[in-house]
Amino acid sequence: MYNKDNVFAKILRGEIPNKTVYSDDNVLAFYDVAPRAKVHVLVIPRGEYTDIFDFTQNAPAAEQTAFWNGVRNTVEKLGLRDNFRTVANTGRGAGQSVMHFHLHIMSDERFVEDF
Ligand code: DGP
Repeated sequence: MYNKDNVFAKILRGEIPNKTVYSDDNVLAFYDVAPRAKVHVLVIPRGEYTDIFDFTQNAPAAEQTAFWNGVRNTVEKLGLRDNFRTVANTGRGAGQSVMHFHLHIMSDERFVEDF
């Protein structure tokens, strides 16, 4: 059951400030307040889904496509290209502390063009 009082719902409503990386009609991406990598960004759908299964089972296909396009746009904006990890903690036992589906994007190195 989705709780509209969760911190990411408040961020989406503009009640809590965030450092936005990317934003469109379906997606918001912003820096994690407690980074665990040099680059640590969270990508969230604007729709109300508690976790990855709620999202993949209940979000319309167009919304899911828009989410993954948002992830790609975020990664490109960050200049990470293919040097990043994604994590979707699912369930409190696995460390999910905010019950609004979110994908962690983490990287310790930006892509170097002439490596
Ligand atoms: P998880 O543990 O997977 O549910 O990740 C939740 C993340 O959200 C955690 O890394 C810290 C981050 N976080 C919690 N509150 C805020 C906030 O108010 N602003 C931002 N930017 N990040 C937050």
